[in-house]
Amino acid sequence: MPEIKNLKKAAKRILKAIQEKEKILLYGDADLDGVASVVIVKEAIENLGGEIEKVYFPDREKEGYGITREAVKDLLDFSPALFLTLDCGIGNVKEVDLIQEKGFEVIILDHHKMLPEVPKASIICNPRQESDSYPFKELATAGIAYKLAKCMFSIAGKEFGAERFLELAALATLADLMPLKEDNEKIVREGILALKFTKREGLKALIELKKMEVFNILEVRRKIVPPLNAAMAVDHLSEAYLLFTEKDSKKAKERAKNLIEKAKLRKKEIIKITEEVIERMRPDEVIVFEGDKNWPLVLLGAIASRICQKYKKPVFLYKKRKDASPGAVRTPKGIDSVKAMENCRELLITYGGHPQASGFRIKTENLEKFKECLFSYFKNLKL
Ligand SMILES: [Mn+2]
Repeated sequence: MPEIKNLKKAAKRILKAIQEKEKILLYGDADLDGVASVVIVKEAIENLGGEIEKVYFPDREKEGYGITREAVKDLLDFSPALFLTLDCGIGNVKEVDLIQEKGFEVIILDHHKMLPEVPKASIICNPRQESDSYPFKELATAGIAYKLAKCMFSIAGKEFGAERFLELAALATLADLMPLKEDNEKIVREGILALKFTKREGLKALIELKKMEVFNILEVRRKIVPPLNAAMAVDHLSEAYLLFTEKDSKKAKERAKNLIEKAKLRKKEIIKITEEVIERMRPDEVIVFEGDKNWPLVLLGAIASRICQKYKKPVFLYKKRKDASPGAVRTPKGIDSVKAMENCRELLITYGGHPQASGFRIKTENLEKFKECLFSYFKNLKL
């Protein structure tokens, strides 16, 4: 069976960096998939005798998605280094050019849909690359990170110990709502079993506090994923990252409690804003396109999901800001949101993601034009 394109190349490059004591930076998205990916790669590298110079999660609310300007500024001092991006998308063409010019070598691990323009990173691992012959395309980034870790251990000739990685890959696969078939089915099944016997203090605490007794997909989705989804990036370290890596059981319990509390508040706010959007919606319109300066950006994906499920229409929600407004998109099965935005890409600063779940950033002055562009695109699709 073919492997994911560049997986072995990435594994070898990282092993070389470990051996030659090069600096290694891990740059992950702050959602659960990004965090799980970072922890998997970090622990794999450490177990193989390497060190991580810096872990960095951009603040989605303040800085946006992917490799951000603020992050580039913060991280320049670490150059030269091997710069791994995990679950950060495949749209950072300019940023990758810029940081490679400054002495970083970039490796991209990602699973989002490829865009017309591909960044000139040293190595790209994404099963959705056209030239990739790996048959299963729907891994979460943490699933790819798990395979990368396994590959590194195998090349290094060291015992792998899959469990501690599988539990994270399983949580990420569930949180990212990846289809639970083929590789993912196996990752989730084995990962949930590993979770039952987890050695991570933070996960132990969550399991105890949420009174998990039965370990199956439904229970993990209901009890474990929401608190992890409520985690935010604080000072460029995600709260979920801190929970996964906490060694002290008391502190781990505090962190778990805090996330459970946050999940409750998050749910309330999602329900409230969902109602607000529904009130503004017009039944005759083919899509939902709404924005507000008071809506928290980090909740827009979850809110758009609810509305999309209920009304079976493409949903575009944005946080209105002075210069540039970021947004989240959800579309019903069979409607490709990335393709829709590709059609209007002259109006956008960035965009990307999955066919059914994606995001964008746009100059605020272009919002009306973008709406018109989308309306005419979807009218022609005849939904
Ligand atoms: Mn992801």
